[in-house]
Amino acid sequence: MELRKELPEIFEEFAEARRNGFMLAKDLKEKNVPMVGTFCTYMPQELPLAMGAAVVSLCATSDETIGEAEKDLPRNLCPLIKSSYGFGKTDKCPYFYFSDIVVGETTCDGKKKMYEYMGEYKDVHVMQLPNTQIGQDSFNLWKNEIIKLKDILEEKFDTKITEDHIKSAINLKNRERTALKNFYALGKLDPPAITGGDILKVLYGSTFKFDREQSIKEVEALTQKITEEYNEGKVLERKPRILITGCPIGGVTEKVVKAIEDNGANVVFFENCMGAKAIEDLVSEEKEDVYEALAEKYLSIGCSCMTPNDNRIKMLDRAIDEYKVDGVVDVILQACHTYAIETLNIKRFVNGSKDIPYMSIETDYSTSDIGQLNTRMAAFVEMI
Ligand code: BJ8
Repeated sequence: MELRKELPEIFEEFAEARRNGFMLAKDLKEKNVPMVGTFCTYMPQELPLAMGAAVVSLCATSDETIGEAEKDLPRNLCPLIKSSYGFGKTDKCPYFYFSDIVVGETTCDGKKKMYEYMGEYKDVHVMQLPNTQIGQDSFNLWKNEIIKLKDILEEKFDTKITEDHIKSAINLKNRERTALKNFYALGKLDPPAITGGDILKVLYGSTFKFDREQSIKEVEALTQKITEEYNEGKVLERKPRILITGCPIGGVTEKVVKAIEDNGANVVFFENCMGAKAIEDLVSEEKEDVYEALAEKYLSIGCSCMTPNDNRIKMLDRAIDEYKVDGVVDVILQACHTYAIETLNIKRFVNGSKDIPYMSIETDYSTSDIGQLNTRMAAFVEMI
């Protein structure tokens, strides 16, 4: 067995995918391919894909435009919301600029109120997401909202989205999810095959690949290559195994992953929206009613905007066992009330039912807390 020193260059390619995608997005626009921007995992991507549109995640991950956003929005607001609004307002995000329509949802209060202002400079459609996953009324509401989104896309782009098109898009997204699931399942290996930082690069980068068939092939090839090398004995050093949960991370908030891994642990699983929350469950391809199949998958996403949010606990329960997790880090973006309030529930579950250490950290899009993050992570890893 030899300790792995070099990682495949393709990780860097995935890390650069967001930037490399700018030119691709421009090319698509020149070819008149519609572009649909999204801010949330609840958005059923299958619908825009079914009409041949490109779908792009617009959640901003740096503090570059927060100052501009704070001219319109309160300072004491989640950085994800302020930064996303700021990139839209200043036209500094090419993906936002090229998006013909932005689809939002009534998730947290901050986001849904921000969309009212965003609608002043962009075509924004907000889907009415129920606050609970319980009961037929919630299900019907979400199913109807999905059908309404289809109608809105058809009208805006003067096209017809057939059920056969949606079925093909469901199949494509399921294959994409399966490829990514198989990739992040490498995190189950003990000792690990790759770092959490590299898992995140692939998960984040894959959201900016517009040729989805090609992206599936790349992820499958990467998984195969790492598995083969692992079987030949190339492994990473065994360290305490960490699961990350909470608010979405990526971009500047990768500082949390770095702080964990620089201080003696490996991140083996990402439960949050850049990871399993968005990917783990497939859409049923058996159901005749495609809208029902979509509603079932998307409404079951375990976000803290739901009350109660049992599906987050169910996912954590499974992942902690399957990934042999030694400790859980809950990442809360500043002023995110729903995730902040839910920390108590997650702590009780992790410390109580699973009997492993838990830590919640609150952070923002600045780099000023890196020293503090390092100190806290070093102490956390030491107590595992
Ligand atoms: S499904 S996690 S992407 S809502 S961090 S903006 S909740 S104040 S991002 Fe999210 Fe959809 Fe849920 Fe996922 Fe509000 Fe909290 Fe900010 Fe958040």
